[in-house]
Amino acid sequence: MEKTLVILKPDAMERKIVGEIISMIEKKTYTISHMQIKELNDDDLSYHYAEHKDKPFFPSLASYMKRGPVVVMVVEGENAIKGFRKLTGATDPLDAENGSIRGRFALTKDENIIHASDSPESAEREINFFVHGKRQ
Ligand code: FUP
Repeated sequence: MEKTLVILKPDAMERKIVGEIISMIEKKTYTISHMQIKELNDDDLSYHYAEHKDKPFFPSLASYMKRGPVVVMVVEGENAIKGFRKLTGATDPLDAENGSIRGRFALTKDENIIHASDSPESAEREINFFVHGKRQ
C-alpha cells in the first residue's frame, strides 16, 4: 500500500467543503490513516514549497496558506500517490477534469483547495515533515 500526504487548504475549510472532499476520498476506497487540523507558518511553507520559494507567486501562495487552518492527512491505498493526483486534478483547475476535486471545487490555481504529494520521494519527505516533524 502506498501513502500520500494531502493538505486541504484554508479555502476548503472556509467554504465548509471538507466533509464533501473526505467523502470523495472515502468513496474512492482510500483509507485516511492520519488527520490533523493545523495552522502553517512561514517556516513550514518555506520547507514544504522549497522548490517555489524564489518564484514570484510564493508570497501570495504563503499568505493564502496561512489564512486559516488546514487539514493535513495521510491517505493510503494501492498506487495512492499517482491515483490521488488524478483525484486532485491539474494544478490549474481550468485544466482539471470535471470530476476531480479541483475540477469540482476550484476556479484558479491561486486557490486550488488541495495539495497532494507528486511522487514517492515527495510523499516520504512530506509525511516525515508534517506527521513526524522530521526534515531531510
Ligand atoms: P501542485 O503539485 O499541483 O500543487 O502544483 P505545484 O507544486 O506546481 O504548485 C504548488 C502550488 O503553488 C499550487 F497549488 C498553486 C500555487 N501556484 C501558483 O499560485 N501559481 C503558479 O503559477 C503555480 C503554482
